[in-house]
Amino acid sequence: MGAGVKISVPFLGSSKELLEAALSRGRKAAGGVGKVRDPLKRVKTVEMARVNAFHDYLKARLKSVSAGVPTLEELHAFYRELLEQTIEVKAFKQALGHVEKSTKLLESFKRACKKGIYSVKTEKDAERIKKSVRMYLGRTASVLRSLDSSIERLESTRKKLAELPVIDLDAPTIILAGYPNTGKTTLLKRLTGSRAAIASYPFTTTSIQVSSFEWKHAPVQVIDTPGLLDREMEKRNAIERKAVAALTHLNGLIVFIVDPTPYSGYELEKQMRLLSQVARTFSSQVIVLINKADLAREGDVKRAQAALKGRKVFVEGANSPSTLKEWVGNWAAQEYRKSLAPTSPFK
Ligand SMILES: Nc1nc2c(ncn2[C@@H]2O[C@H](COP(=O)(O)OP(=O)(O)O)[C@@H](O)[C@H]2O)c(=O)[nH]1
Ligand SMILES: [Mg+2]
Repeated sequence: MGAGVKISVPFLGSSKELLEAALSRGRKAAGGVGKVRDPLKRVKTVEMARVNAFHDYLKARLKSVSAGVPTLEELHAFYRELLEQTIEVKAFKQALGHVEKSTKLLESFKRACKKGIYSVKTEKDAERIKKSVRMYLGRTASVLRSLDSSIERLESTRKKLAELPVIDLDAPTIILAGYPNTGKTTLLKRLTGSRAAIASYPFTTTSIQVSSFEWKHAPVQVIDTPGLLDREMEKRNAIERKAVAALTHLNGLIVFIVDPTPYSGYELEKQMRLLSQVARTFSSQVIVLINKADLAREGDVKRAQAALKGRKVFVEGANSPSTLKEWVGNWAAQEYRKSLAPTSPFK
């Protein structure tokens, strides 16, 4: 199964580390300069080699930061929603801008230094060359030091981005919903096999679990969302609402699980209210599983069926052969084929 969009901010290191690495590149380059007869020319060549290597190294490191970050506009809507609630976008953009501005500043320092070096025309003034290089290194170092807080911000963003769920954005996705204890986690395992690895991703205040199975050669992703789609909308905070919003961007099919028995502790009416909230939140199709058929009394199931009239409903227990699995599998396989089919220019 393909991975989701990979987002990363390369690790920049502290200004101290950057500076040390750059100085070492400079020393190496200066030491590597071959024979130059003319003493003045020799000093110039050595110092220019130092400055160039020092500068090129820093420039590449700083550039790689912005190159490693996608703009929000480039991202799939699912990740954009997540990102906006996972990091402080404004501070992040400011930090990136700071790095870019500093890169330009370093460029101008280098030009000034080069000018200083080449302005020296006689050997007795050679000392001025070294002085101008020292000044250049000092100015650069102080710009780098001022970058530390921005570097820290980028690094903390990098860590958060690395924790974002890797979700296959193209795979048809079964999203499980329903009150706690109705059997969502059990169903996830039943659908994807007990041996399937369930990856758990930190996601807002809670986490989501993603697992998958294959049906008629199509990947089917199953997402369990503890704490998100198992309670009423009013009880969700702004962050959780964003997370729910992110889920609506997936090519999803909602499986809403109803527990008809008195054991989960949520009355049928309460479960029906959550169901209509979830159905309103998603534009995708919603199907219902009346679960724990093995445990439920006949009257419980009948009552649930009556309340669910007009919806696509399955009645199953943990051990029954799953017609639900076949149905969602076929849905996914069909969606998958649709996504592979070339789009016709003729509508
Ligand atoms: N008898 C029976 N118990 C079930 C069934 N599905 C789940 N359970 C049990 O119900 C409890 C809650 O299940 P869980 O999957 O953790 O629910 P979740 O909170 O919605 O994820 C667990 O003790 C399960 O073993 C079922 O179909 N039949
Ligand atoms: Mg669970």
